Amino acid sequence: MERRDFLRHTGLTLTGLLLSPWAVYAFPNREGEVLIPFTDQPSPEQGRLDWSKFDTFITPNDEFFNVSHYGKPEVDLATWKLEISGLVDNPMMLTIDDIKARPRQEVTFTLECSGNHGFPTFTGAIGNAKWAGTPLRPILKEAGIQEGGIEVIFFGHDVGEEERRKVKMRQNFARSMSVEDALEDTMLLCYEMNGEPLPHANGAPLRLIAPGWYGIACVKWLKRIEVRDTRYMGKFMGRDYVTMREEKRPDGESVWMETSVGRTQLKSLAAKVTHTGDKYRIYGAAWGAPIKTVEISIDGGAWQKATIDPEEDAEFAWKIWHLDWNSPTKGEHTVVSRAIDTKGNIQPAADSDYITGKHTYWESNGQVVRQINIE
Ligand SMILES: Nc1nc2c(c(=O)[nH]1)N[C@H]1C(S)=C(S)[C@@H](COP(=O)(O)O)O[C@H]1N2
Ligand SMILES: [Mo]
Repeated sequence: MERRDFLRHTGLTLTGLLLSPWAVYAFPNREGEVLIPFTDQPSPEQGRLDWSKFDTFITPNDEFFNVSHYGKPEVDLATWKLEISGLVDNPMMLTIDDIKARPRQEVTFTLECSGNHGFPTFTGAIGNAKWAGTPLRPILKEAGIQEGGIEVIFFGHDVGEEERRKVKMRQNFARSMSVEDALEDTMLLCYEMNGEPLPHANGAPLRLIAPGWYGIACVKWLKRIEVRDTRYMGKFMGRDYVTMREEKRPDGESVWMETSVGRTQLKSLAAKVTHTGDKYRIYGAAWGAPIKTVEISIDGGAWQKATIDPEEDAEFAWKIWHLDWNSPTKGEHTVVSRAIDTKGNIQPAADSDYITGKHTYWESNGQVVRQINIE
């Protein structure tokens, strides 16, 4: 079996096996198809997803992007333990064997860096993997969060020096969540990625996987999980990864919202265009919310509905879509996609108030217009 077929089939449940013979999948690609590169993206982004080679539902581990703010810390497995502490009745120190002995849970989740802003040179900080580990909720329940505990902080092993108001602080990478959010039953303490041990670059021995949240929430190289009675405002909660958005009220008043990056937002992208002879096809992905439809506009024309791949176990995974582009004329064209979620929300246009009112690049879920030249 080809690697991509293997990856697809290992992701299938029984219903998937029953459905798949009749389903129309975009991938694997058509025999002999030739890529027509987008002219607005001259070269692939180093260390990130190369959309021009996009042809699998699962992103292989060696093609998965990496973001680390304080380098990649060496963690000694022999002495590594996860500490659960703070406002809990039963503090814990868990070894990796303790964690692996607990019930296993899997999720296919598309992890996107909230800094993946969609400008032509930065679209590839995203990947889709099947993550496995043990759910966080039962551990927090066993630890017993005390009354007054409102915040759960996830500390990584990576350390950096920060300066603020002339105070130098050597600190571990950390992100937090409300107790309510941390108790969502999809939160995973993850040690396995696509059937392989979690790679070091992706946070081995253990990371948080927070399905439905931007990548920043998924703290790698976990060291300590601590419950507190105040909101945590560390660098990656309260300064970086803070979206600044100017919202206009109906009465004309401008309200500046500064919000910590949180849950993913509805988004899609045209990944590539190929042809076999005179048969042209546009491929892409949509994610960030439960996707209902994806529509494509060529040269600013009417929105056309794309065909979406039926995938199983995909509540938190991207959808793969394709659209046949019938007899494009020679010359320059634009291709743009928009995703529509199950509640009817439409991915905003790049020139919408929602996107133009945002003055930071995080959480950029605007429509991405691609340029292409058909020869
Ligand atoms: N400990 C730690 N965890 C971290 C980070 C980090 O710098 N240190 N970066 C975060 C960010 S910004 C992203 S987008 C994801 C990237 O995950 P990946 O490297 O597995 O793709 O990890 C998150 N978890
Ligand atoms: Mo990120």
